[in-house]
Amino acid sequence: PEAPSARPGPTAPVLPPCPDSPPGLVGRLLIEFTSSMPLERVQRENPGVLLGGRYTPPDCTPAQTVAVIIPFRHREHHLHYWLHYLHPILRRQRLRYGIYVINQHGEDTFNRAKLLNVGFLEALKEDATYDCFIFSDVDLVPMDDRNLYRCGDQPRHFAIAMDKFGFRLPYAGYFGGVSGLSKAQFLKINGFPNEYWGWGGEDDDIFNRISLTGMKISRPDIRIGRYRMIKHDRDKHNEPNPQRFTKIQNTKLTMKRDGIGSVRYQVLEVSRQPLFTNITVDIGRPP
Ligand code: BGN
Repeated sequence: PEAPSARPGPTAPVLPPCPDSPPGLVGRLLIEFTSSMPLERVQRENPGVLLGGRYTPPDCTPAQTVAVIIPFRHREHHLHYWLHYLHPILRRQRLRYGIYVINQHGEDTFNRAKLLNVGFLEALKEDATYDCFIFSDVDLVPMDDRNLYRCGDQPRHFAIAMDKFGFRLPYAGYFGGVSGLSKAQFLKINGFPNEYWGWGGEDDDIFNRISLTGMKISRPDIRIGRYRMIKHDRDKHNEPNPQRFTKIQNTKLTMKRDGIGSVRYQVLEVSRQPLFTNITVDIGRPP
């Protein structure tokens, strides 16, 4: 006679570790931004996602806990597409994750890197077990689910082949769009700069920080790191920053005093939505 099968006991069963290559990935994906994307639909299609945009695989224990940080202002439509495409991808990748939208309050000049610093600290306040941080622009959707949103032994650049750059890296030191650092890697570079107001340069400063601390950027295969960017007009209050050319020359001097150790801000609201956590923050304005 067969041994009696295990019955669900009073304690939850210990799940096996999630496999290194998740089964059930589909590879290349069709990504388009034509039909409208109501949040109710995205919610209906992602019933496994918990309040605040949290998810844990039902069948295995992931090695990492991933916080996805999205700097944001006035891009609701983009966010809906992003959530529609990314939740199923991250689920297939068997990630334990949470989604944090960091919304810059007011209409002063946008500051992407400072918002990312805020996201790092606020995600850790919600859950101290986050050990991997993926920093993603709201308008970038991966075209291949083999581009795994997790951290490794070096900082990772994910968005290496964007449609707007002809599916190529625009220059060797490009680190923009979507990137990932472990908690230790992020702290090693003193986080990101807080003093880049407006468009451009902050990603190059982050690249410099990584190089200056002796780390090397890791990237996926060019055929896998493909992205669609949602087309949009230039944002208001995010004009190209004229100081960026000189600022990126001085990372070595500025990174010690400007970073995660010096970020000042005020959280105005934390709201747990069904598909993401929305954190509205006052980050001040350029001096
Ligand atoms: C670079 C920008 C990056 C931007 C890429 C891609 C600067 C610094 C002065 C050279 N860097 O030129 O921030 O991500 O283009 O658009 O402007």
